[in-house]
Amino acid sequence: MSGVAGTVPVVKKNLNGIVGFHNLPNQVHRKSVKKGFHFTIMIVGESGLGKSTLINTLFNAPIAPTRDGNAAKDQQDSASKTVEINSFTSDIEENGVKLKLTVIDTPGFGDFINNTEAHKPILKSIEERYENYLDQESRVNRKNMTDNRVHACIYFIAPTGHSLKQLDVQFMKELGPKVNLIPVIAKSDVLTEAEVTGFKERILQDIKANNIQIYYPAVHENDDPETVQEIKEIISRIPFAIVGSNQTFEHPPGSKNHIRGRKYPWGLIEIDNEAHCDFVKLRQMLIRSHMEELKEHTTQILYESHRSLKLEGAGVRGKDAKTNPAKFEEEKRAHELKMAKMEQEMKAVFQQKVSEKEKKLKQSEEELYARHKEMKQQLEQQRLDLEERKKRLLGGASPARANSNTPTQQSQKGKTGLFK
Ligand SMILES: Nc1nc2c(ncn2[C@@H]2O[C@H](COP(=O)(O)OP(=O)(O)OP(=O)(O)O)[C@@H](O)[C@H]2O)c(=O)[nH]1
Ligand SMILES: [Mg+2]
Repeated sequence: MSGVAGTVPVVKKNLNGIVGFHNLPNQVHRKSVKKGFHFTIMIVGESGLGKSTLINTLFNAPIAPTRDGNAAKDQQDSASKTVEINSFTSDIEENGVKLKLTVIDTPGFGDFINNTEAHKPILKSIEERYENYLDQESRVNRKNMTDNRVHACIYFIAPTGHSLKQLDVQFMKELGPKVNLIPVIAKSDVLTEAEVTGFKERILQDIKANNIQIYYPAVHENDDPETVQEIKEIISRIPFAIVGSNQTFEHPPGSKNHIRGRKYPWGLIEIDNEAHCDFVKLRQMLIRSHMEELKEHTTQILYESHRSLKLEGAGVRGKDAKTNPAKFEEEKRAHELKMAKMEQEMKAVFQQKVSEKEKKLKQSEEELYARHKEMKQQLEQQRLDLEERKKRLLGGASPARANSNTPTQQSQKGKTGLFK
């Protein structure tokens, strides 16, 4: 090998003509548009903070049951508190681009005296989705893989105006390394502008002091100044102060212009007005500007670390066996189960291939037999025809003596007559 060990010399060449690879971005674009996009958001937070309402605000349709009963007609009966993890999927199309948006609603926590276990089902759901993907990756047939991993997790913070609660700190600390955590201040319409600003500062301080990992959109080297400005604006709004609503109002009253908002005796709070709340900025980051980055970060960093921890867990058994025999046994069993499952899958594929081959062989054997039978029949028919002809010829040659001779004599004489 030439050059410094471990480095590959890069030769830069000026092309004499256009080769055509400037068209590569268009190829990627065409392929992505054809395939469509899939994005999954999870909504987490204390009970009654407007999580289900935000889902309806995001989709602009009453799909998730909420406490004020603003849900789809067939869900009116259960319209209340969310009691289990529900997911809502919608196929959206804009200018020929298809997006499958899934939003996962989770039951609110914080209703009990002891809430220390509240986060477990939510973390379990996130991990199960990773496990499901890992399982699909280790299959023999990896066609048609479905990606149900959570790409963004919106965490609702109660609008107390103070700082983060202990429960929030604990939960966010656990969620941070697993998902793209996006903190939001719920029902920010109950706080004044100055209160929101102060609250945001204290939340960010708490996040830093407790080493909580949250998602910040990245600024890239080759971003144009306009994009950089946009990203900076988004970052300046974190944690997003949001307001959700299922209702629209005429604005100004009496006009045909309907806007989404919450009506108070002193005025209307507009959801889609950036001066009133950060909902538009949150939606812009989630869907318009950073969806791909959120997905990439999930796949390359968060899922990858889950995956390597899992695989490492299976690999460093020797060490574990001495320090934690119970864990070692559990992992050993899980690994064995997985291997058995893979073996079964491989056996099934092998069996399928063998039976396909057998079926084909049997079919060709049957075909051969049928042909053989047909040929035999043809030959038999020919033989009978010849016999018939022979009889007819013999009968025609000596009809007068036919009666006085035995059949043997008759045929011998016939034969002589025939070859004369
Ligand atoms: N003031 C105010 N109220 C809101 C807002 N969003 C929702 N609400 C109201 O808060 C109540 C609870 O809303 P939900 O969306 O059911 O809350 P949730 O977080 O899903 O509740 P759980 O499912 O019990 O956890 C309803 O009466 C909503 O109308 C908001 O932005 N501001
Ligand atoms: Mg709910």
